[in-house]
Amino acid sequence: MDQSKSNENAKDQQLEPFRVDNDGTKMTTNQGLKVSNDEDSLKAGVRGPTLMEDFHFREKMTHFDHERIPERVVHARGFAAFGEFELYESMQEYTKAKFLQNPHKKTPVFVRFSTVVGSLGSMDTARDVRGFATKFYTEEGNYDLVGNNIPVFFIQDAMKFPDLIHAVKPEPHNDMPQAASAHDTFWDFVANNQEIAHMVMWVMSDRAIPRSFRMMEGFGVHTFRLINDKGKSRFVKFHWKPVLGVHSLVWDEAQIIGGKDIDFHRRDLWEAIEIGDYPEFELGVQILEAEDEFKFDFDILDATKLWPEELVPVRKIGKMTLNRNVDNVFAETEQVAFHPGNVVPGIDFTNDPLLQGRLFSYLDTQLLRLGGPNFAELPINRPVCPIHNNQRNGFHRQTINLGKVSYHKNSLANNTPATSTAKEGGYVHYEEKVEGRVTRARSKSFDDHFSQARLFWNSMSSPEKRHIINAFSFELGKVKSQSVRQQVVNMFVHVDKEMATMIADNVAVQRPTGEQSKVTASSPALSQAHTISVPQTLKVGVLIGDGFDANEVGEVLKYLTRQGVRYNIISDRLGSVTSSSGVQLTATDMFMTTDSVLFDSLYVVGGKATNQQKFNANMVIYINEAYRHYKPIGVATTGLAFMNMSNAEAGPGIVVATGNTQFAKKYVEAIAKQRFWQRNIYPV
Ligand code: HDE
Repeated sequence: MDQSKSNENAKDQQLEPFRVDNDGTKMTTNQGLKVSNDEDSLKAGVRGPTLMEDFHFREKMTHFDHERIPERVVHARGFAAFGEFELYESMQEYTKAKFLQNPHKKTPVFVRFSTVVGSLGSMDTARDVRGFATKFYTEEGNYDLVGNNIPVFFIQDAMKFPDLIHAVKPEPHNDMPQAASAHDTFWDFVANNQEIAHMVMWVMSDRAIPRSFRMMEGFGVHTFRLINDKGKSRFVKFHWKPVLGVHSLVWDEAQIIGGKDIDFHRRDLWEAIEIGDYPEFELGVQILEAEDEFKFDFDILDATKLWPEELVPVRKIGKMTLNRNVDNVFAETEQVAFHPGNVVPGIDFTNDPLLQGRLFSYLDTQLLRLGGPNFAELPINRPVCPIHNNQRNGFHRQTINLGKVSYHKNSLANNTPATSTAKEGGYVHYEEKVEGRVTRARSKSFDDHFSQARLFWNSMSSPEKRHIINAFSFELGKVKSQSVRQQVVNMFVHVDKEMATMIADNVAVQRPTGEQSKVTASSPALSQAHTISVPQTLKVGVLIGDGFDANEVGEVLKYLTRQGVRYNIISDRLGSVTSSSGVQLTATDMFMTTDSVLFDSLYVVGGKATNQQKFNANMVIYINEAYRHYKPIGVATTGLAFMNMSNAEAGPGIVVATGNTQFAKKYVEAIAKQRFWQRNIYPV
């Protein structure tokens, strides 16, 4: 497919003149000089020293020496895609933002997903928060919704961000562990900064190991403001809801994937877009009237708190579809510069002290990372509307400003570029009344750290609770300091006594004596047990050898495709596998190059192979792994023998074809469910 044609929009058109295709061209230097030899440096004699005058060598090598830029201090590892946001209904009553006025209006977007802690080359499946940053290229300038896949944050005040990140990054004396919070300094920070309690519950939950970027929620986290054309302000929280539902990996699987395919999430996103399974997210808003600011038992300016959806419903106002992969990861994904301060008229900030600090940090970090003040001119960062101001010069300036006036106010250019009134689209900050004494203090209304942590715990299903206890036990199990382990257990007793006691027993510290929070409420929306479950885009590994039943297998594969399920054919070698009647399928993977953890389900067909013993052993390894990761397994008639060799027991999620006229349908239903926790493979 010609991608540039598939997404004709203002941003795409703007990018087009910057694209360069070297295919079929002659090589030149950066000065445009045709190159005659690109393999040998210029020497005094074939065995002699390289000459200073070799401008081609110098240019090529110098450019190479300078290819790297600093990675992001957080969210270094990420992957991005282009798409469009389409509005469902006018939001005119609430905001004057132009991209939120007309139903069906489409706005080009660029979205970068990321992990937080790991370096640029770290694994995708680390236990971590995921960044979910969206740049809307609106007619009024860029609007950036720089969110995460978890609705709350670790800390309440931006002042503490450097401490949090120092604690969670690899420890400075030995630079270990990479992309992991399971170490002493992080948990020491946790125990000594208890505002983190709610966020840690989320990070220990399945939310921190998503199955796919396509299957996680996004949250703006902070409370923002929507301002309408009458100047009325309301509070808002932003949500992205994945059309495919919210799904996760299991921890053991996530760790194996980290080795088998470090690029698991970026590959998943890339491949889905390449084959037309475009990821979709609905934009939701929770809107709160200004007069309801103090209606809750938490402070809406506190980023460690969410607004339970049961109290403030999420209204879905539009849908984002990601439909084009980037052309060049460095030029686009790496150089994109997000900033929560990039807003448009109709969207404004609140006094959330975490947000206020972010409004400084992002611009500051881009100056270093992108090497100067002109990064907004990089193609990926350019707004699609005209830019006019008196900012000039600096490293890598590309705009050629005409005329001699570069100051405001002036008469020589009729006082242009001119400012705009609010009516003309000028950004006017909301005139919030602010009163107070200068102080370095935290509001008392930010003091309750455990009620929502407990609300989250109360909302979990029993498998989810089990996973949380296992995650705490894993992480604290890696903490060397017994004192830190004890402090953490003593802290989390305030969330749930039974949970903390079980963790204490696992990590060899005293059972905690404190009391748990009295909160009994729960919020069903927080549990993944209630999410959407559909088979579309899930991936099946078809384990197959020669001699399969072409009729039976062919029908099943056709049905999978009709239901939007994707499959890969896996055998002991690449190339053809032949059925008993001579029909051929092509194996695109072999046991050696892929792994059970890379699929949502296995379809066990089996068959014959030159080295039958080895084939059987591989089949068993794959089946056992899928089984212990609670995955659905479809068993063809010829596959039963292989199931019998494995540890898998008949039961939930094992769908057998023999004597089952409904096999394909039942199997797809099982695929949609993704996990069969009833197997209870890891007793707590
Ligand atoms: Fe960020 N954050 N952050 N953050 N953040 C950055 O900006 C920062 C916070 C988020 O894909 C940095 O360009 C501070 C919350 C995402 O390019 C930096 C504080 C949320 C991304 C920075 C926070 C986020 C970043 C690093 C506390 C969710 C990746 C590189 C006051 C609502 C964007 C960069 C991308 C990146 C600072 C807290 C989301 C250093 C100081 C809360 C998704 O500026």
